[in-house]
This record gives sequence, C-alpha cells and structure tokens, in this order.
Amino acid sequence: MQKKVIRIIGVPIDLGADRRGVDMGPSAIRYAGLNARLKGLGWKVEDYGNLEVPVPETREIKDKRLKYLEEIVTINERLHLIVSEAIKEGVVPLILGGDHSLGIGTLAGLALSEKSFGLIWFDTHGDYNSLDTTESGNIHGMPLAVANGIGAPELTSIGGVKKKLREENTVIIGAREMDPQEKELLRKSKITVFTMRDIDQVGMTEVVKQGIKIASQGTDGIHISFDLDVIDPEEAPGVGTPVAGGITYREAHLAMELLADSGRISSMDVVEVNPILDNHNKTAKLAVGLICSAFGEQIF
Ligand code: EXY
Ligand code: MN
Ligand code: MN
Ligand code: MN
Repeated sequence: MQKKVIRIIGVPIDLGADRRGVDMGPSAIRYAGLNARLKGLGWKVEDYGNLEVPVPETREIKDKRLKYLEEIVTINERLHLIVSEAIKEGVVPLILGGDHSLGIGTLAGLALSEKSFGLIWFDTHGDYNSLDTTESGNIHGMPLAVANGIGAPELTSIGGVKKKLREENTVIIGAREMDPQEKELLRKSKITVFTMRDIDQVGMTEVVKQGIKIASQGTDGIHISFDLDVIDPEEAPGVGTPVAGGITYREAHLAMELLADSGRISSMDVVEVNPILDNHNKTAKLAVGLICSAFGEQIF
C-alpha cells in the first residue's frame, strides 16, 4: 500500500445510539495508541481532533422515530464537508466514532467528492431502518438506508445528493441481527449481505474476496465502515448493542489484512466503541490493531 497521509477525525457522538459512553470512543481509541502505531507503519498522521457535537437542550425526544434528529443532522452536515475535503486533498480520512449515525456524514462526504467508492460494512446489524421501520428510533440503526436515499428527508438530503452509495458495489459482512421490516427493506435492494452463516459455511477469506470484488467493480476505491459490534462480544465487550455469535478476533484481522493486500482502501470509519462498557480498553485496543492491519501492518 502506497503510504500517504491519514487524517484522523474524531466524532464523539452518542445521540444515534441514545446511550452514553460511545461519545468517548475517539478518546479511547487514541488512548490505545493509534497515532504512534500508524506513524510506525510509515504513514504521515494528521489528527484533526474531534468535531464538536451539539448538546441537545433536553434529552426529551420530539419524534420517537428519529431521536435527536437536529443534532445528528448538524454533526453529519459538518462531517460530510470535512470528509469530502480530505478526499479532494488526496489524504485518507479515518473517522473515529462515536455511534454509527456518523456513517451518514461519511458517506455523504465521499459521494460529494468526484471519486466513486465501493462500500464494505462490517456489522452485526443491517443499519437499514427507515423512520417507518425503526422500532427504537435510534438513528445509528439507519445510516445505510439513509445513504441509499431511504428515510427522513432531513437525513437523506445531507450533502445535497439523495443516493450516496452504489447498491451493486455495497456489501454487508457479519450480519446476525435485523428487525423484521428492516430485513424486508434490505431484501428489495441490490446490496449484498454476507451473514454469519455465510462466514461459517465458506470462511472469512472467501467472503472478503467476494466482497472486495463486488466493492471494486467500476469504483476508484473502497470505504470500510467497521462497527466493532460485528466482533463477538466475548472479544469486543465495549459496544452498545452486543449480539452473541460474532466474528473472531482473528477473522477480523484477516479481513483487514486481505483488504490491505487489495490496495483498494480509500477511507475507513471505526464506530461504536463504548469504553464505559469495556474492560481495560480491550475493545479500543482491538480497534487500533484492526486499523493498523487495514493500513499495512504485517505479522511477519
Ligand atoms: N436494528 C436495531 C435498531 O434499529 O435500533 C439495532 C441497531 C443497532 C445499530 C448499531 C450501529 O449498529
Ligand atoms: Mn452499525
Ligand atoms: Mn452494529
Ligand atoms: Mn452497534
């Protein structure tokens, strides 16, 4: 992988998860030594610091289907400009969450730049709820649908383009929990879903190889969106929506190593690290290891 500049952007948001703690994810990941490890790999690291997340006047919810909508729109409007600027400047944006609602701004920013991108979404969940299908009203369960132009117009209009992703170049890996109506909605799309059963049956190598092929077809690069809850909670306990039966520590590293070998990674976000649910920063340390594997760290 040609070593250039990685721009770290922290987005300390917990409003999409409606759960305190995940706002401290960016600090926990930095504290686990991210910047030094990346520099050690030969990358020039620019740390943008953290975006300022608007504080809601009250935690009293106006629309139960879209909790903290205004604040989440504000932060993703800001984030999308920073991401598109990074891509235009030819640096690699690495966004640290914070909950997965930040995916809305990231994907809007990528769509705003002239480049086309494939998307590999590592997640337990589909994150494909709309305001009509959501059961929780938590916007971190919606970013992929929003990026596909489905959901509240306040969210789908961020960045000026309604449809931010190319379904035929979009892959979910590690799914094992989706809401019934969310599943129906996702089935109607051309997004490829590799569930935990697929990984059990054909193995992570085959799934990632197919994922890279799908995300590479006709695109300039691949965005990796890595939700730490895709990993088994035994190995990554510091997440807000844990579900048993996830990928292993090694499967996660293998996936990142295969992606690094492809030379196609153009940007990455790492989300849902919640240090108050963690033990001894274990999940943040794992996140740092995975980021380094994605950006060229070799075992031998
Ligand atoms: N599907 C559930 C919901 O919409 O609330 C759970 C979503 C969890 C989303 C996290 C970010 O992956
Ligand atoms: Mn997610
Ligand atoms: Mn998830
Ligand atoms: Mn989650």
